[in-house]
Amino acid sequence: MSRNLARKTSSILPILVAMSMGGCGGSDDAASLSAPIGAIAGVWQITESSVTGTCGDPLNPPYNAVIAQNGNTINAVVDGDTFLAGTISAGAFSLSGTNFDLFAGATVTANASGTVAASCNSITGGTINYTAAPLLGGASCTGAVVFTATRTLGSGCAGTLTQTAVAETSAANNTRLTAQAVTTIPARISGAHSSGTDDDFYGFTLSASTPVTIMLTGPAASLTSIQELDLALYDNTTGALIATSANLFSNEAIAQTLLAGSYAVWVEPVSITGTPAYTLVIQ
Ligand SMILES: [Ca+2]
Ligand SMILES: [Ca+2]
Ligand SMILES: [Ca+2]
Repeated sequence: MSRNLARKTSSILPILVAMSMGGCGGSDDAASLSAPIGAIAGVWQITESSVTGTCGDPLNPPYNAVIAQNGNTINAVVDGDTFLAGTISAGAFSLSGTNFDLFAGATVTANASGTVAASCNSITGGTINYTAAPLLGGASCTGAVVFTATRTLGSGCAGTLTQTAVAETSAANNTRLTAQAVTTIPARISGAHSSGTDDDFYGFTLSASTPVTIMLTGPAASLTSIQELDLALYDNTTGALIATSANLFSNEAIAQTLLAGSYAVWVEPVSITGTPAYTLVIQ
């Protein structure tokens, strides 16, 4: 087992919560879900309490998970690059995802679950179960992680739970100064890269200091299809680069408190196959 695989598989565990087909009633029909406990978007610090299984993963030091939320639907980028999707219902959440991880040499499938406290600021009973299948064949391994989490960006359950759908309106949003204006936050932007040089910029304005979560969900890669996107955030008044998210994959997240001002997000097609679509959340 490579050290990378051990690190990657272990890092996946934290965010997944109780996917348990039985534990949450087994329904993935959003219309049947109870109301979510509240707004939980932001950054969560994951602390593992135990790791077991056949993958040989160590107990990792704490790491972050960024969460975006649209009603009962939640998405997470864990430890900078592992993407999970799921739901939250009355505080109970479940997430799952399959990540093609060329870096680790494996396809990792993970389920996670847990309970968000009434404060919306902590998670108890976190569990992650995962399977890592080597890309080049051979035996898979499995593992299980138990974790707790505390919220380090965002606080309390208040906040807008619905993301407004926005479409990329023109491919000519190629620079910070020609960014497509996104006027309603939270927003869920549907865009695409029309070529490998189609830079896409989206601008937004804050009237007060705000904890902001920006999450990019891009196309899945495979052994024959490279899909690599990166994300950057600029102050659109000064042009200063504020933050980047640049892992080896197409799912990225930036989350931090921003002062009142104008900002621009760059969705960069680092290396793509075809003209893939992506989703960018700003909330
Ligand atoms: Ca463009
Ligand atoms: Ca575009
Ligand atoms: Ca990337």
